[in-house]
Amino acid sequence: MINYQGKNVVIIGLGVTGLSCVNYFLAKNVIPKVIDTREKPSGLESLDKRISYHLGSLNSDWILSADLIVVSPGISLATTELMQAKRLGIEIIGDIELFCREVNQLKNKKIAAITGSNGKTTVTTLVGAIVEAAGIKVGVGGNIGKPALTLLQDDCDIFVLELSSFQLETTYSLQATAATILNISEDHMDRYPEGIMQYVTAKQRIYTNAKNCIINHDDKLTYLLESDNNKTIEFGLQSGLYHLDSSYQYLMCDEQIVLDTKKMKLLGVHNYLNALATLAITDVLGIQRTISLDVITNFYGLSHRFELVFENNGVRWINDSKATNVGSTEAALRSVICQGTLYLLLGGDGKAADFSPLTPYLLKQQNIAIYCFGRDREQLAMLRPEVTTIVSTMKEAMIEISHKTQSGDIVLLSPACASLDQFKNYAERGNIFATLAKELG
Ligand code: N04
Repeated sequence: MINYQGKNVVIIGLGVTGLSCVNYFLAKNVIPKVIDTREKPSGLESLDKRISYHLGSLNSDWILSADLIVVSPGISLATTELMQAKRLGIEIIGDIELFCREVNQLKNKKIAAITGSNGKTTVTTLVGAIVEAAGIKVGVGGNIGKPALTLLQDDCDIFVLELSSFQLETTYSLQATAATILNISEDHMDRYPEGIMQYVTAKQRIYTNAKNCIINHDDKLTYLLESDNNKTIEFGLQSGLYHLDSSYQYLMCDEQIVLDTKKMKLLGVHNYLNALATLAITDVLGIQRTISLDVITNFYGLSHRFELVFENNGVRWINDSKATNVGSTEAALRSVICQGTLYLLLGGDGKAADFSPLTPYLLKQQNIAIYCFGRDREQLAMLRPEVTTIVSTMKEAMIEISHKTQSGDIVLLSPACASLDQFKNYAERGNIFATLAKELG
């Protein structure tokens, strides 16, 4: 369906993304209904007065009588009501699908689509900044920043989208110029009861109808299920068109040195890989190399992403609140260099993850003190119990730690969990960490 006139449209899930869908339909003179399972969803205050809404549960009558359901990434497609709707043949899509259908009707538009368990916001931000630096009108959004539909308001030539697995599940019409799965490690297992392959299958949808697929040579889960060498571009540690030299000091392309990583502000091999993926994408988009390399060199990184937020008396407080899964905390532990004691804050909602891949990193650090807080603290504490303290909150942990720190120590919040059990989101968790660090440190 592409002409929505006269159709019974139901939007499930409000928030900024739900609102962007509402406003999209209103602009087409279609008045949708809105459902949100939360009692007080964000965005309600901005909802157009003409809209009927139902809060606190899914409204089966509305769902089963709809012609089209636009579902938020926050709602599982495995919900009984949505399964029923699907069986009745009711079309179920997401906001990214609405966006793609619009873009496909315009001429000369390009989409760079980026997913992965780790690094997608860094790569999306870098690609967006590079396209902008090249003087091309660019819209950056999706799973970060602006909802995709709001990017249509400016006449952009290139769209750079970060896409989550949940967004990809409800997307059918994406035709990316460049599509990448940066890497895959376990995440969101609470939403993928069939296991990691269900999560991989959702992410793999990003490659459907893509012109160029940018894959990670070292991560087979990022490979195209049906390999098409004509449209595959590889990046990787040692292999792939885009790779690192044997000492991990240079970004290489086609056996030529393109950048000395010592010039980069971003640290860690995972970030060199993010830079390679970025370069692969901006090369496909036809951006001049010098512009790409200049932006990559001068990028200082994102807030809440391994961010040094306070340093006093030789103690460094690092906010890596964006580490909401195990793979992300692994990357932090692999790149952290600590002379003194590493105080590691782990905790929150593990989303049914297996935390055991962290154990080798926790054993490798000779001087480590682990503090576990939040919903999954007991389970996290089992990783290395002899050096672990269990507390209720992050604040409690930070107060205890602040009495013990000495010059050379690092306090690292890289919790390997979602924050939603105790915070609004990872950003709030990171901001509270930074504020407390400055107070206590
Ligand atoms: O910030 C953190 O700490 C972690 C965030 C994670 O671990 O990645 N987020 C999610 O798992 C997540 C977030 C999964 C899917 C979607 C989102 C985006 C947007 C709109 C509505 C949204 C959630 C909703 C929720 S809608 C409804 N009922 C952590 C809901 C809805 O509960 O967030 O009807």
